[in-house]
Amino acid sequence: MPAITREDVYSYLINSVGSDELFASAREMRRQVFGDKIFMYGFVYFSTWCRNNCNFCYFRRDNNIERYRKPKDEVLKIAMELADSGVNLIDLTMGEDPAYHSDGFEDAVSIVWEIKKRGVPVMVSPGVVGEEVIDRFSDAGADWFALYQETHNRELFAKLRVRQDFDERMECKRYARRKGLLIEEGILAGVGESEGDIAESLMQMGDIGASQVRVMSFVPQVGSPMENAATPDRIKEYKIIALMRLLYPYALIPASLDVDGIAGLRKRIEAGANVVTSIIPPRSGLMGVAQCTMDVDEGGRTFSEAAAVLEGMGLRAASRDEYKECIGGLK
Ligand code: SAM
Ligand code: MD0
Ligand code: SF4
Repeated sequence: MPAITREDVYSYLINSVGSDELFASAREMRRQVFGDKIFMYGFVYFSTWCRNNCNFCYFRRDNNIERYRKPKDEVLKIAMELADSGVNLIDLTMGEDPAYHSDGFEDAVSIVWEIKKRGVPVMVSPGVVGEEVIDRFSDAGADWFALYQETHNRELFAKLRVRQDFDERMECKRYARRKGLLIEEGILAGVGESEGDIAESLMQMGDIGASQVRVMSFVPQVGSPMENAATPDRIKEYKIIALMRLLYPYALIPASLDVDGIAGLRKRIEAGANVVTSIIPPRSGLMGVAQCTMDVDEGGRTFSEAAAVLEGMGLRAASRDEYKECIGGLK
């Protein structure tokens, strides 16, 4: 199949017809590279405290909400339960919690050590951190460093990630990549970006060497400045997923349960995604980010629910060894 160009990306985005063929090509590309395997990620959002004020986020500093910071033992216990349920990786995520920033991320780093000691792959999503912190995560054996720019349009970035430094955020993931970590880049759909902005972001994801690339539709959050902004038509997200698949056949591309819950899984997989993310144990007291409670305690965001949806589509959850082989090839 011919590689697609930036111009192709742009014309698919502005064109409202032909999506079904686009999705079929993306699925075929996934099948050629990954067969019937889909990877599964457990999500552990262990501190919802944050020093930042992102306008789109429920957990922004100025939002007056209940927050938690889970103790290390509890995080480890939840992570191992998730791993036992069948997930391939644990995504350890946090707000930019001042408590961790002041103690050098001691607890977070030691949680990574403990999970890795048990043979389970780990992604860290701590926000912007110093190089020495990335070094410590790397020494502890973290496989992935996730940090989403949301957009690569600097003016739009300034409106979304208020008073944050665009270049510092980019440089942080470039450093992680140089350090040998795999990196995940991501954008938001429906936050005022143009088709040209999306095309630019998709190209930059390749330029920085991201091995996992994501898009999430914006979900309005109560109490935030964007509370009354509209959530976009999902077709946009699905098309971006398919275009990422065609641009980067070997990439890991999330179908996040954090946007439309378990009901949103099928469409994202049909668009060419190959990782189910935001699997959260019910009644653990843990939250998602964009949909902080949707389907969680109802048990809709579990490994078995997601695996059943995949099975109904002729696909299957990959084993841990298959996942390790896959990321071994990406490193
Ligand atoms: N605090 C760290 C950070 O911001 O990098 C780690 C958390 S990060 C995984 C949270 C991500 O969830 C954001 O980068 C954004 O892409 C996504 N997100 C947050 N709020 C959202 C919303 N309202 N709608 C859709 N996605 C959202
Ligand atoms: C997800 N809720 O995978 C998570 C989160 C952070 N690395 C990922 C946005 O959808
Ligand atoms: Fe904090 Fe991350 Fe939310 Fe921004 S997206 S407010 S950095 S938790």
